[in-house]
Amino acid sequence: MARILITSAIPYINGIKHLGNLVGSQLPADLYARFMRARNHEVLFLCATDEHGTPAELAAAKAGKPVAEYCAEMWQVQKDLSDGFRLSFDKFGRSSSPQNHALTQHFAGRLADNGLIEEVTEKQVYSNTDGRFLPDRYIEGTCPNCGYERARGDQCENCTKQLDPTDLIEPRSAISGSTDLEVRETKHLYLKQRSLRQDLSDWIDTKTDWPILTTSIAKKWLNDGDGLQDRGITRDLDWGVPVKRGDEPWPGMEGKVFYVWFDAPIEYIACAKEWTDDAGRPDADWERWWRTDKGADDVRYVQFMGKDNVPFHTLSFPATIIGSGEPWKLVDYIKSFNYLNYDGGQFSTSQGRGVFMDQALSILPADYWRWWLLSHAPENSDSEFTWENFQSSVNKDLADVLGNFVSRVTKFARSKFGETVPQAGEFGPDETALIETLTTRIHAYEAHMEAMEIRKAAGELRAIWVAGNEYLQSTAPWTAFKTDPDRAAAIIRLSLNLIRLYSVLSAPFIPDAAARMLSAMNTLDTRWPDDVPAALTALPPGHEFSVPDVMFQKITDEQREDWQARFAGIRD
Ligand code: B3M
Ligand code: ZN
Repeated sequence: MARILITSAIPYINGIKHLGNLVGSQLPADLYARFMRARNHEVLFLCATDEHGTPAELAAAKAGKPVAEYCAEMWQVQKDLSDGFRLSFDKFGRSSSPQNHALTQHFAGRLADNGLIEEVTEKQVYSNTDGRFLPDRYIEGTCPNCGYERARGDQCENCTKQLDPTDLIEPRSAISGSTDLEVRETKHLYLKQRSLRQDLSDWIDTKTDWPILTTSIAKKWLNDGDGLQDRGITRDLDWGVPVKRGDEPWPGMEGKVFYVWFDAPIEYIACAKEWTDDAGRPDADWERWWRTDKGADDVRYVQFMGKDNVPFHTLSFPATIIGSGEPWKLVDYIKSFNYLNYDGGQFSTSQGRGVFMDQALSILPADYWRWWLLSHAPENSDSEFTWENFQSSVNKDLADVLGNFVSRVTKFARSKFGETVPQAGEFGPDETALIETLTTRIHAYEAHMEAMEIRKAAGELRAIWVAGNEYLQSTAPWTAFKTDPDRAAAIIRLSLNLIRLYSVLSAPFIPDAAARMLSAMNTLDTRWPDDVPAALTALPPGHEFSVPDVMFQKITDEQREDWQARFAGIRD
């Protein structure tokens, strides 16, 4: 049994996330966490809301609420939606928690003690119209690297380059649109990332198994001349973690807060403390996941995120950890994703384009979305959501293949043998062949899941469902029953057991449907099929079962057209 720490990028608090956000971090992380738990590993799966910085302030201002109140409300909204999508976090924390405040200040103190913080008097953009500095997302303009016109002051969404507000060409205020801007002096703390360049480079060189998407982005910013710059880690904002040096005040930095990208990844750690504090458990219980001097050296730590988050996780956060000189756990594997597009364009939170998590759950159960999103995860390139593709995947894979198998088997069984697993009949060559196919495919499925090859895993799972249908088609128990009822009984005994096996294998992808299958099979036995012949006798003759309601409703053309029209526009 291994110990696996899993974190998903923590979503910004500024509103409900769209399906592109979901498939780029939280959902695949959940798939992996569920699979690893099913294999009996000890898993700690953490996520939280990212509550600081300009995204939070801007959204609260738009909603006309004090930022603390806005964040508390939106945390609950996001928590309810993540429950709705069955995201199985052990803790869904908040980056504004006291635990994160303390830990962020602690890291800053350690970095300062180690000579890695510099106080810099720098020039920042000040808006005369707005009467304030415009850090990060308070300012927009053209990216100097790629020419994208809606780049923000902290990062270009288009080319992932990390930016400073003064880098932008033709800058404008994101609050008022004003271009009446000037540059004023202000003092900030800088993390001397450049002096950690060699350590980071050596560390990344050891990660030979990382996906190309992850290492190529990391190396690009590490090696591209001006790639790894010293970064300002404080801001002239009201909302955030107050700048302190550990527990001590930081002279000259009064009224300033840490930069959101400094404290957000530290929340991965603080979240574990929120988790044990909630339960009144001792610090040792979370430290065994995070401190290599306290048991975390045998933890495997895996992070999930979209490609725009990669530079912060391969360079900035490791710089904080390494620079602290303390034995914190560094990430072992980063699974990153490309973008999911929406019906011929991009999903966009700022423009309200696409399907958002609340809207998705209002029209269909979570499993339908989970299946489509995961089986079309944007792993090797960007992928696209279209309503046609969604309809056809759901109808074919879920309704025609899996749902139909469950329905045919249980209904036929009930009508011919009653609601118990039939006893008669022996297994023959058809069963041997099926077991052989299943064994091979289940091994492939396990290997893809372990490697986080999500589309391949989905493809294998689908093939496992198809194998059951083909078995049923070729053995045709409804025909066999007329001449040899014992033979039909044997086929049905195996098929009912196959429903339990499908439930176990499918649960990471479609947990609700899996639970319904298990409950129809009247069992709590979720043992993984390490031994397929044994797994196919888990439900013994005489075991009672019931016929479940329709597993998956097909999406009609009318529904598809209706939704397509409804979600074509821009959400307000
Ligand atoms: N909140 C960006 C995002 O949601 C950011 C991730 C933080 S991970 C520490 O894409
Ligand atoms: Zn750019």
